Amino acid sequence: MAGRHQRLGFARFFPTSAHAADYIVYGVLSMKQSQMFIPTLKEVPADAESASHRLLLRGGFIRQNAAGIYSYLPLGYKVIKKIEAIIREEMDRAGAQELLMPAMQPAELWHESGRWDVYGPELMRLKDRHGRFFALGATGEELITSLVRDSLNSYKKLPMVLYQIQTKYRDEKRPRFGLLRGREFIMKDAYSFHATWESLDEAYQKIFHAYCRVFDRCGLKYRAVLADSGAMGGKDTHEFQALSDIGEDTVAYSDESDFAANLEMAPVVLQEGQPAEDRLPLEKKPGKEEADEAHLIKAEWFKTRTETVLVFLRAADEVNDVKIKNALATDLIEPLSNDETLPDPLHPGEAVRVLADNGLKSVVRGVLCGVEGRTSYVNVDPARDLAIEKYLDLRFIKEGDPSPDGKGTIRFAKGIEVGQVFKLGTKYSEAMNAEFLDAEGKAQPLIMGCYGIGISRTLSAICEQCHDESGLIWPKALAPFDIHLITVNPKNGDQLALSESLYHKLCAKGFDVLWDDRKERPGVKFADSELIGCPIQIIVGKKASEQVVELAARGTKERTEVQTDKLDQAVTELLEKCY
Ligand code: 9G3
Repeated sequence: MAGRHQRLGFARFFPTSAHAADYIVYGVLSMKQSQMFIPTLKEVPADAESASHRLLLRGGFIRQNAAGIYSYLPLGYKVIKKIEAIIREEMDRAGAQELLMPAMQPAELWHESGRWDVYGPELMRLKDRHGRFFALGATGEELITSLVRDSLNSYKKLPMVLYQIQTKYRDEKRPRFGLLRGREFIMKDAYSFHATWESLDEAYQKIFHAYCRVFDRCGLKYRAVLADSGAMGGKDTHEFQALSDIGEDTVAYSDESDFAANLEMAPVVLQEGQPAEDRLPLEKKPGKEEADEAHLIKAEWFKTRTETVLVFLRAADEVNDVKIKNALATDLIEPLSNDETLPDPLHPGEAVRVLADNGLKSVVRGVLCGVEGRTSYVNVDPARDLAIEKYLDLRFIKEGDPSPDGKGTIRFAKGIEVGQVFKLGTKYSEAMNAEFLDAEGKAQPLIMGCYGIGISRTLSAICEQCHDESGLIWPKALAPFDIHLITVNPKNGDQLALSESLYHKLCAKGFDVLWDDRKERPGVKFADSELIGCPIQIIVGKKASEQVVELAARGTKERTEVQTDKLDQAVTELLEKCY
C-alpha cells in the first residue's frame, strides 16, 4: 500500500475509496520536508534587529511584504493557529461568544464615538467607489457597540461577552522588530456588556484569569501589571507584559510579592522622611547654590490645554507626566522650558496651578536654584514658602524604592505588552447611545469592558524568550511539529526504510511529525532543524541497520541512542520533560 504521504502528495478525492480513511486515521498534520514550503535562510537578514525577527525570518516562519506587513508561511501559521486554539478554549471556557466583524469599518461609527478626528495617520482610512469613508479596523469598540446597540435591549441578556480573532491595522510611524510592532497584526479582541459595575468586575476577573491560563499554556514568562487607562477612559486596567530586554515598556515589580505596575502607573508610597531639621528664615542668594541631594528642590513647568502648572519635587526625582495628567484629569500636558520668561517659582502668580510631590513633605531647609544666573533660595520650607495647592504622588518610582504593597523592594524589567484588559465603563455606550432597559424598564447606558491579546505579538514574544544562538526552541504547546524526524542519508536504503516506518508509526500514535527526507548534506539538515526548533529530533543515521536511532531534545540538546521498538515510549517520556 503506497505510503500515506504519497497519497497526500498527490491528494485527490477518493469519495468512496478506503484511502480517505487513512487521512482520518492520522488526523494530524504531518509532512515531508521535501514537499513543504520552509525557505530557511543561512545569512542573518541585515535589517532584523531583534532575535525573534531574525529567527522567524531565518527559520522560514515569516516573510516581509512591506514595512510592518508580513506573510505567515506554513510553519509560522501553524504556530499562530496553535496560539489561537488556546485562546479560543480559554475564552469559550470564560463564557465568551466568538464572532467576526469586518475590518472595513464605516467612518460614521468613528464620528459617533468622536475618535475619527482624535486619531491621526495611525488610523488607516480608505474610500469606497461611492466616495464613502471607512476606517481599517485598529480596534473594535465602535463596531461592537453599534452591533449590540442595534440588537440588544433587555438586561435579561446581560452580562454578555463577545470576541473575535481578526486582523488589525495601525499605521505605525516606525514599525520595528518584525511582528512585534507591525502595521497589520492579528488580535483577539473581546468586549463585555453589563447592567452593573459589579457584573463588569466579575467579567474582568474571569477574563483576567483566562489570560493568565492562555499565557501559562503558551509557556510565556509574563507579569500582569497595573497600567494607566489613558485615552481609553474607564478606571482599572492591567497589561500583560512578556518579560524581554527588547520590550519597550518598563515594569516596576516587587522582588518579594506579585506587585507589578507599568512604570508610568507605579504608585510611590511615602517613605518615612528623615527627621525634620528646625526651620530657618528663607534667604535669597545670587547665582546658583550647591546643596546635597536631600535638600535640593527643583521646579518644573508644564501647560495643559487650559492651565499653566508648576510642579516642585526633589531634584533627584523625575516628574511623571502621566501622574500629573491623572491628577489634573487632563489628556494633554506639555513641558515648558524653564527659562527667564517664566515667573519666579516662589511668586508664580494666581493663574498657575502649584503642585508638589510627596517627597517634599520631609524637606524644611530646601535649596531651590533659580533659573540660570537668577537668584537661588535657601532654607526653603515648602509648606511655608511655596504656594503649594496640594501634595501628590507625582514622581516616577525608582529601583530600590519600597514596594507600594509594603512587601519587598522595587526592581525594573523591560516588557512586551502582549495583552490588556480594560474597564471601559460607559464611554462608548454613552457616546453611541447603546442602552438597555433595566428591571424597571428604564433605559440605561451599557457598562462595558474590553480585552485584547496581540496574537502575532505573543508569537514574537515567545521567540524572544525561547531561543538560543542556533535557533528557536518552541514550547511544546506551540511547536509547529512535535517531532523533527531527520534521515541523515536518504540515499541509504536502511535509513530510508527505517525512517518511512517510523514516520508512519509516530503519525499513527498521533504525533505531529516533520520528516526531513531531503537530499541535503547532514550539516544543512541539522542547522535547519535547530532553526525550526521542534522540541524533539529523531535522527536516523548509521545504526539504522541495527534498528537504533538517536533521540534529541532541542532545548537541552541531550542526545540518547534508542532501540526503535522502545521509541514511542522514549519520545513520550522526553516530550513530557520538554518545556
Ligand atoms: C486607533 C488606533 C490605535 C489604537 C486605538 C485606536 C490603541 C485604540 C487602545 C485599544 C483598547 C482595546 C480592544 C482590545 C483591547 C485593547 N491603539 N487603542 O483604541 F484608532 Cl489607530 O485598542 N481595544
